[in-house]
Amino acid sequence: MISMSSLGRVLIAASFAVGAFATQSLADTPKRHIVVTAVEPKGGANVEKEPFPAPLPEGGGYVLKKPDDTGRWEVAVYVFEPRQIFVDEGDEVTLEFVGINGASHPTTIEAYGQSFELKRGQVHKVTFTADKPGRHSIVCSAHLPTMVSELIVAPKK
Ligand SMILES: [Cu+2]
Repeated sequence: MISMSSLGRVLIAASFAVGAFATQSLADTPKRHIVVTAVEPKGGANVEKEPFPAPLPEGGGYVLKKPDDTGRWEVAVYVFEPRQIFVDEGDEVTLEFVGINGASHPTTIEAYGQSFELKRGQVHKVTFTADKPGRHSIVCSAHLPTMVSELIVAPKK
């Protein structure tokens, strides 16, 4: 038989335990902070060494500059770096976009209702809970088809 006073002590101990657990689980929510840069890897050569190539596929993401007065031509693509971002379901995710190359990137993360213009020299942060397992696209509509990264949310086990 449990006396009222000992039952009270058990209830108080139990409520402390629940409180401690709740506090701990909140603090344990993984926070992910990932920097995503808008960049333009570039290469080039002189026509004397490498002939000017055939046209690239359609889209603002590809840049092919014809030979200049010296015979040098250049090729570039606009991309987000990294191309794939891995998080776990339930993570609190902050993506910190930084505009480095290109004046403007109209960017959309449709799965998380995010749409913004990333400009060169600026930072744009988006924060959300990764509650949708699967593969989601991060798209710059000005530089398709190359400026698309994948946000991969691994489901909870
Ligand atoms: Cu872009």
